[in-house]
Amino acid sequence: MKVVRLSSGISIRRTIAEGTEQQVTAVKAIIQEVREHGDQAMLRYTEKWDGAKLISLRVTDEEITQAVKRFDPQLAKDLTEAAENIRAYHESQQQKGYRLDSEDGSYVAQRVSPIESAGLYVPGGTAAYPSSVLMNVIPAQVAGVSRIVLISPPSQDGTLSDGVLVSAHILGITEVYKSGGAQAIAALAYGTESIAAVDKITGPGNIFVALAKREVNGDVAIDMIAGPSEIAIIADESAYADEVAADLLSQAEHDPLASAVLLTTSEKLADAVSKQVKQQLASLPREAIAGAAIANHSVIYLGKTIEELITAANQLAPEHLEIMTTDAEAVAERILHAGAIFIGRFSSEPIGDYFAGTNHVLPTNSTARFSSALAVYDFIKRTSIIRYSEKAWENNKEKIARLARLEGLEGHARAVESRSWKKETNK
Ligand code: HSO
Ligand code: ZN
Repeated sequence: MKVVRLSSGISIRRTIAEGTEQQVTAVKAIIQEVREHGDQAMLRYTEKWDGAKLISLRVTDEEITQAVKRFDPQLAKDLTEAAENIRAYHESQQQKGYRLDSEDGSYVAQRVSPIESAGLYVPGGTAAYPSSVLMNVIPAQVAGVSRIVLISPPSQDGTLSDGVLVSAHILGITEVYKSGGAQAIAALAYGTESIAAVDKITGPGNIFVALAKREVNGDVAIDMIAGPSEIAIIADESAYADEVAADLLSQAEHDPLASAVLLTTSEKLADAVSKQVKQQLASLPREAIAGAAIANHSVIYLGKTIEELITAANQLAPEHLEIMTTDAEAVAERILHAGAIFIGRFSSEPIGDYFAGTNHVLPTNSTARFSSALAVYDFIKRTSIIRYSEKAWENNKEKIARLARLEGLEGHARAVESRSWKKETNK
């Protein structure tokens, strides 16, 4: 792995990869087609790009039942236990409204309510992660979203992966569609004959999905646009090189554009991790993908002090940050910017990907400076409520009218004052 000495001048921030102009144009055209031709366009695109000739976009109950029957019962149990952990963690995120009462009988309040419908995009092929179904659906369920829809590209034989269907079944999701790419996002955003539009679209996807989400954003809500996975590890001489290397590779294997960074004060560890990465890569089934990520987007940064490493980690604001130092808790306290922090050698990153209960949909590309893991908060909205009593109106109307006139808005001033003549009648 490439080794770089940290110095005050260098910037180690990641930047977002945008699509090409051609890709943007193609995505716009697909969205337009789906808006004009609905299901017919969807079926045409599914045949063209997924090679699947479908009669209907909707997954039948029978298909889900068959997937459940075929599925390894142990794996179903594991998924169920993971789902329980994820649900427990997210339940603490439930939001309550509040109300502030004044002595004059007026009140202001905030009401919290779930969005009504959410659509989750699940990528196909080797990126069809059942764990991501859990991570996207459960916060929406805890928030109280009443209609949750799944959409995923079928393989050539027109089926979806058993893992995805079984995860949907475990969570009680029955509205599942077969379609991928920009057309799937367009259908969720604008609706077709067979797919009713949703209020919010979440879930990862390739560049076409990401661009389509950007395009429909505003007409519907979207979650963050997640980039390739990232891991950074702060480690000192107390860390074990084989464990550090294994964890770096765990994220590198996601994507050739993934990034794995080691921040260390120990040259000895840096050397040993480099060797371990090389050695472990050789036997990794996804060697080509992980190897590309390691060669092109991964670095070992050497710092003189732990302080320097902490500053660099905060600048990098990685999606995942592991801390393997003698006083890992104390280092963790000082991390301000990371999607998720994993403390100590027994908190290997995949624990968060699958099982601990925290969400694995996390901010990438240094956006952890200002954004957070997918959560229940992403599926609720807040409504402001105002009730003024006659007394409160009387006491404050002049102030309000003055503020309106300060802004040259006579209509606002008159609206507030317009109650005067009816005041006596107490209507
Ligand atoms: N680490 C990925 C999520 C994931 N890993 C899904 C395995 N399956 C993005 O944070
Ligand atoms: Zn992962």
